[in-house]
Amino acid sequence: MAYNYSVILVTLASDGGNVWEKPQEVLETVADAGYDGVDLDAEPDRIDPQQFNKVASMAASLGLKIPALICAWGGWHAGEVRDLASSDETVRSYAVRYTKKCIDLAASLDEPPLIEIAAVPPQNEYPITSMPRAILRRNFVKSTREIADYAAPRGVTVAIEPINRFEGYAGFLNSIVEAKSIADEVDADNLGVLADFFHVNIEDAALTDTLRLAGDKLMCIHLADNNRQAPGTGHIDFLQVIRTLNAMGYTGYLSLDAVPAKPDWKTLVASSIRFMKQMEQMAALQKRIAGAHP
Ligand SMILES: [Mn+2]
Repeated sequence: MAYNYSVILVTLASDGGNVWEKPQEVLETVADAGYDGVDLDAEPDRIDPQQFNKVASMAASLGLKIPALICAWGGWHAGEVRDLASSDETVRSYAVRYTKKCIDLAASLDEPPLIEIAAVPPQNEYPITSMPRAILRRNFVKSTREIADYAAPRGVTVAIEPINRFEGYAGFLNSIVEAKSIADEVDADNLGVLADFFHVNIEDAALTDTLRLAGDKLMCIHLADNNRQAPGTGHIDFLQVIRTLNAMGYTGYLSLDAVPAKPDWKTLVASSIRFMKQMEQMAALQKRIAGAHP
């Protein structure tokens, strides 16, 4: 089956492909490469709504959907503390408020995109966080409930993205196993998990087993090879990935999330989808060979 592909545009920004500076060039490059959508930044307080809407309608005019908005959780990305697992109620509720504004932004679009949530501490404490994991989990579950409840009547889907131990809480919510367990506990129809292959490759069991484990809770995929570069440039077996997604009947997006954008953002964008389409073709060919009689 043919999958839908998107590009997380913020990943191109620091390498010459900033959509807020040159929307036409970035969006045309993505559309010409054959993508179905673009994931825009969810910064309702920082990005002027007029500018946001201008980029969104330019994307639409090029035939690009907006399947997801990208919330920023890490300090390097967010520029402030947004910690949904914090035991400090002021800090936690600030992060929940930010998320609700992102949901409002998503709901303002014709086809409300998905948003992703994650647990990222003010400071990483590798190799292990000093906060008890049970308390982090209790706080994060509370935030997730509030967020899912707010998003549901607004038609917005929420996906929990586990972040590897070097960037997130070392020891809490690093794996799909944990994200799935939290999604199961909160048990909301509009809540699932997001598998970012870079994080999954560090923290989970075999990638294809992990995708199957996520099952129908898998809402979105962030696409990169194990080196966080273009798919096909590392050691993830993408042919197996496509065969697994085919078997699962996966209907979500695969959003390119490779950083930094190497060797340059245009090559990254064009080569990634070309490679994935080739993997789709090879999976279809394997199936035909397996079904052919001598
Ligand atoms: Mn990601």
